[in-house]
Amino acid sequence: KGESGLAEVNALRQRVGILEGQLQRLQNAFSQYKKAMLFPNGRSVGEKIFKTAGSEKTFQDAQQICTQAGGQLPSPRSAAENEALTQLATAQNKAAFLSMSDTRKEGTFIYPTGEPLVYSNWAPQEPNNDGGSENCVEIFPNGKWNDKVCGEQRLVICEF
Ligand code: 293
Ligand code: CA
Repeated sequence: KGESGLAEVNALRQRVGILEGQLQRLQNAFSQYKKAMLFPNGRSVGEKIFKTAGSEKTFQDAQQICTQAGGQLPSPRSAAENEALTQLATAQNKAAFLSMSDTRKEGTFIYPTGEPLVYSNWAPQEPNNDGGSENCVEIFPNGKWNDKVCGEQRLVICEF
């Protein structure tokens, strides 16, 4: 026990060679799959993927669509993530809902987890709670944010 004869070493070399071939084919297939999946309505940024179906829904319906798909509404936590969302909104020429809201406490926007914002990109004068009833957030095709009535219909983008 604990000894490796030449036969055992060669058997292991062969198994490693087979695994290396399998890994290479898996990597090639995954690379192809990612490109196809992201074209033309998805963006990859860091470990996140954003994807839009192009349709417009209320915040509640958008939230359900993303959850149903195994994702969530987008929570951009950096300029790079915001830029990826901006590209999708620009391509559709539509404003999209983000995940955050201030329904729980007026003026304090939080992620679905309850955590306060770590990044924001509000348009000038926003959020203004216009009419006293803007608890959701839209991202314009220019990337700037505006608080908006949750019942409005906006582009659905999901985060995965
Ligand atoms: C007001 C003033 C506008 C602003 C708008 C949005 C609505 O009408 O300048 O664009 O509110 O904040 O969400
Ligand atoms: Ca507003």
